[in-house]
Amino acid sequence: MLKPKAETHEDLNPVETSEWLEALDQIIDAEGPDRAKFLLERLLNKAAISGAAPIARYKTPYVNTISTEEEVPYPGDRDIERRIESLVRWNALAMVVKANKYDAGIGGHIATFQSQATLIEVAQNHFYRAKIGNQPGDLIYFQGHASPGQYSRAFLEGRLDEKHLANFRHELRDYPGLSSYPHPWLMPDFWQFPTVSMGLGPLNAIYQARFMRYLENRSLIEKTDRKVFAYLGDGEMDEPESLGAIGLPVREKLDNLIFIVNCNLQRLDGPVRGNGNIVKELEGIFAGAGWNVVKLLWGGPWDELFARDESGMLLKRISECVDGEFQAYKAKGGAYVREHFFGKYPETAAMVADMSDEQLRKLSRGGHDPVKVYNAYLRAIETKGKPTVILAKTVKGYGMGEGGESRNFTHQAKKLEEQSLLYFRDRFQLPLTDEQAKSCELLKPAADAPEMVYMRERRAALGGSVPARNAVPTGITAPSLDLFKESLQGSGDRAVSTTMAFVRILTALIKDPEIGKYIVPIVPDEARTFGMESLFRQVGIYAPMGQLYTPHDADIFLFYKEMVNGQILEEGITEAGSMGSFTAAGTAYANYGVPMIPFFTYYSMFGFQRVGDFIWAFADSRGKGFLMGATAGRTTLSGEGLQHQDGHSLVLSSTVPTCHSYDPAFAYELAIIIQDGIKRMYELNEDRFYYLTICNDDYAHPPLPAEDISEGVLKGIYRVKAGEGPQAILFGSGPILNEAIEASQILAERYGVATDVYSVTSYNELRRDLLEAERWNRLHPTETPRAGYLHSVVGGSDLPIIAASDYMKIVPDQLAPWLPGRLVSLGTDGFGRSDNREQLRRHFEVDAENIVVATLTRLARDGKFDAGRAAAAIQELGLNPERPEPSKA
Ligand SMILES: Cc1ncc(C[n+]2csc(CCOP(=O)(O)OP(=O)(O)O)c2C)c(N)n1
Ligand SMILES: [Mg+2]
Repeated sequence: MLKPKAETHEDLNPVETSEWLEALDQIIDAEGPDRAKFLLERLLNKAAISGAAPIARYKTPYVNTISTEEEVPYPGDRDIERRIESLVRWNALAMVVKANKYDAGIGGHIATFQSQATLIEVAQNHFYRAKIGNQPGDLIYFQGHASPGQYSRAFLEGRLDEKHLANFRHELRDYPGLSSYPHPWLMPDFWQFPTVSMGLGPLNAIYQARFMRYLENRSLIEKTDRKVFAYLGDGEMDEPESLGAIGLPVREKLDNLIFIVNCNLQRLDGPVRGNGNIVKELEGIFAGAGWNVVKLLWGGPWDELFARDESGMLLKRISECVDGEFQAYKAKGGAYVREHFFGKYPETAAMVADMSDEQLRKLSRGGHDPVKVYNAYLRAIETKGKPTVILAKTVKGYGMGEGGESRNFTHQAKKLEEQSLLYFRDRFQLPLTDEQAKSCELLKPAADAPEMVYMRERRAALGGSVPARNAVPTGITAPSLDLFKESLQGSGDRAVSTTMAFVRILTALIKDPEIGKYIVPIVPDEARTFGMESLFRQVGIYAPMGQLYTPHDADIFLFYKEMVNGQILEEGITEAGSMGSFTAAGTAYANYGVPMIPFFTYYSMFGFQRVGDFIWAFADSRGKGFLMGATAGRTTLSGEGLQHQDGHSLVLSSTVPTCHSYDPAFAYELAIIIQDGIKRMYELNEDRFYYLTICNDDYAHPPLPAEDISEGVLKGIYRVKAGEGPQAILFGSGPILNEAIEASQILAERYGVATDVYSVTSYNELRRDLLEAERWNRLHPTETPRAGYLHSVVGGSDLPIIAASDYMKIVPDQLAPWLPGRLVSLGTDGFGRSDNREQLRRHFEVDAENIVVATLTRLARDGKFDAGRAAAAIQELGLNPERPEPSKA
């Protein structure tokens, strides 16, 4: 049996130990820390070879990473900055408390920003750069529920007025209010990044920093030293998305990325790690991944105590405390700290014997000390070759006292007792009378007050105000439809899939001299599945370090080609990460002024249901681009079974207001939709994006019909086949359109029933159009009612409609209210199965035979076809009427 490795080591020879330690001290004193580091590295290497390597440790003592000796002096005017910070704190708090006073339950958060105010204010005065010259400005992901702080500063800077603040969380009033959280959809000139759904901010920030390098390496923007700052909650770090992508910025050396984790030790219900230590835990995780970790734990007043800690007992004491205790120390005040923290050991008790309780209370945390905060940012900005995480220890509800400082209820505190308001006023020395404080009056000094002058000067020196979103019209011209000639010609006898048709369209776009460079193909390790590997060679896979190896397939034409300026983002197996890239690319028009056009192609099953919240945030960000749901359809993707066969992404996509969804059947439909999409998004600058299903079912594609069907394709429906004296109408979508066409033939040939067949490219679009018409009619009772587009197409008759798609029945059922008594929906409700298309379509009852039977039965029920004959048809066509309902199977 292997001998287990000891995890702790008893000191068997203390004399020898101290000799080694002394030797180390001597080297540091005589030759400096770098020489000592070198020797330690050598020792570790030697130890590794000799089997004596210590267990890898990514946790360092629980002290500041930057020692007092390394600190640079603060460059700003501390006194004025303190006054500005106090004003920002007050107005943020007053805005929320007042809003809740007059509209109980409207909500808002006070405590998060109070814990973060120094972190933000130091950066506002010294770091965040708005656009300066060629340097287009930093990108900042603010913590969502700290938004009151951003509004408060914008108020002082004159960007928002009192009425804006009075209408915080009152967005539907006459005077425009302020959104609860950062939402570019709601405040498009202000917010850049929606962050309040925990976990989306950190992942999106990582891919943002990466996309910035992608644009630089492809020479689409200039190389600059602009940064991506992401402010994150320590509780938020529990979301898998928060930590799930932290390897990427290390691999790609993203020193333009800075995470600032606000370690206030609390989340909503209570402590983040009451029984543990969140900073140590995160240090281990980030350092292990290769990040530069800056621990910002203790404020200046601790420096002197640490300097006196000759026994090492203070270090021992802070190292053994769990976060639940640290929280209690801040909640309970100086006397408690003396008794329970310092009092544990005589050595530590003696250290503070001559300090007052008030002095003990004021032993501040790193995140509240501007000098320490400044140095942490500086270290982050100067670090080369890797991302930095600043772990800033703070106090939740800092300054709120009894009203919520470091208390478990702090997160949700929205109202403050008068006592707490007065306490806050005194603590931050705000120039307010008792009455003004109690009524939460906003504070804004005169324009020529020193604070205001200083604040304006600092922001002017840094290029202007942040946050700000500056979306300028992209001004590109969409290519004409002719670019997709191949798709318009049809495939003749050749059977091809819509996926293949899409790849041709994408290839044509990439080659287009005008917009080719803006196309961003994104794929999470499925390019071969989708037949996209031809792009590898054509435009290369983005890899910032190039290709450091000769790929084994270098001798074949379509080899795996990685390039510094590669165009494809081959993300590996991460749909969330791919959404991060899709989001960075789809909002590049606003953040970089470059109209990037992303196409994110993925297994449709792993889109909306897996990364739906990222898609929602993408829409909020006014993102543009194309989500390509490949291998789509419950019965069209044969073989893969229950977890892969998607019959509901079109239901989910319909929930996103700016998402326009289509289920195209033919290559020309796809070409029309993509061409129009580019035009609308990038030429006409509409805030919208697309979800298109594409499939791997091979069949012949007809040429673009002679009559103009573009409007129908785009609005959601057009006729592909007219029957003579039709008795029924068949709707088909995607590959199931072929089943409808075949059903129409069977109906005519075997049962003498003529039908019209329509391709329904988008039930979602048809429904939205109908809803709009209906609303207008509801609000204009005296006027001639408007008809929706659907009615202009099938409103001229009352023929029954049999609608079949590869999606759930609810997709066509969306039209039911406007087709009273006419609609019969066939769809693929239920779990998928592994089998071939024929069997699957029979099982889900969406094949030609089932469409025939649905039509005949419907006509029979209307008295227009013999019921006995309809029953006989069920037998003739080989269907079993007694088999179980597929949705339950
Ligand atoms: C995905 C998601 N789940 C839950 C919430 C609700 N929520 C908002 S803030 C919060 C607690 C945040 O704690 P932390 O990240 O530590 O931030 P702090 O306010 O302490 O800085 C929760 C649970 C959310 N916004 N998003
Ligand atoms: Mg927290």
